[in-house]
Amino acid sequence: MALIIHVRGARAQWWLETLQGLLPELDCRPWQTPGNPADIDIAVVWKPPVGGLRQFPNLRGIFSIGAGVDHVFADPQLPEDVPVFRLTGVDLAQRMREYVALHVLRYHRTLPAIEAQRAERAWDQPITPLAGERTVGILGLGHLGGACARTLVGLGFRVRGWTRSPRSLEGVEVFAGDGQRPAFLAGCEILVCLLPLTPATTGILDKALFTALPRGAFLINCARGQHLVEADLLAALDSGHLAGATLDVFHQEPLPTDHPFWTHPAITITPHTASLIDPLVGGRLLAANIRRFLAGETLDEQVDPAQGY
Ligand code: NDP
Ligand code: OXD
Repeated sequence: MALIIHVRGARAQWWLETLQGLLPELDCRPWQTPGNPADIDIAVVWKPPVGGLRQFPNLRGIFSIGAGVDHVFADPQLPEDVPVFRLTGVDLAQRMREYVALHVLRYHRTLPAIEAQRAERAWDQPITPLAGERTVGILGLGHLGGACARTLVGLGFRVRGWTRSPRSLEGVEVFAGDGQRPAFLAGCEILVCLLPLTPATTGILDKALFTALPRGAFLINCARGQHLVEADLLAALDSGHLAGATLDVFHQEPLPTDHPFWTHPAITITPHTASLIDPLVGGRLLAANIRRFLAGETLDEQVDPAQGY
């Protein structure tokens, strides 16, 4: 039985050796030298090339090295009958909880303004509201959004979330579907995006959404760059309607060196590190999932192709 792996960059060899060590019963092969395509049962991928997975006629499962599977479904030639799996787990959730708490607290406690005082050696002492007087909204209450919501509730914030289907989550005011989106947005002083990238969510962070937020709101996007209409964000910041944005993900990564986001004073940039999984933890999770899949078990990580997440 053979496994093919597609990872770009310096870590490619590391992933190959790590998965081979964790799955000695499989013949793990690099993307560039797959051998006989008919041998391949399993593909482990991050951003596979268009049409690349179709070349393996006996493929049984596609495993994403990451929580998001948009990079898999972006392939219009993806084999239709092969199940796709994503990564979940406490490592990813904990890292995202830390990231979201860090940046929500930074805005809540006006840290950008305090840091800016330093240039003048100024000593203004802003009184900030308590967390219980601040509303944070999360777009998407799945594995990561749900974990972040619980963390923010634990910090004392008023937390609301937006999902596709209604649910209850302790301490969180849940809004569901497009019909409840305006009411959800109207109360969000800090908005966190943790949606999957699908046709329904592409470009969702646009002028209409920003306009629906209260004046002075902050945006934290740690989902996908394609959720954001970049020009609309710049206009909303420059008009003062939005007070700041923290962006971890971008249309093009790495963010081009001449991109206007780099120099915008109200934008904080992190290089897609919000929840970058420890590769060894990720490798172990993948190996365990692949073994369970090959043993015929049903995995929670299997993605519904109709929904695309
Ligand atoms: P999940 O699939 O567990 O959750 C997705 C959530 O979004 C669900 O609550 C779902 O609603 C909601 N949703 C999806 N489509 C819509 C819609 N059209 N309208 C309203 N709500 C919708 O995803 P995860 O929490 O695991 O991950 C979210 C995303 O985070 C990933 O897809 C990835 O893009 C990004 N990510 C970023 C990382 C980083 O380092 N920056 C790291 C890991 C992930 P419902 O529950 O009703 O289905
Ligand atoms: C993921 C990511 O989807 O790192 O896991 O973005």
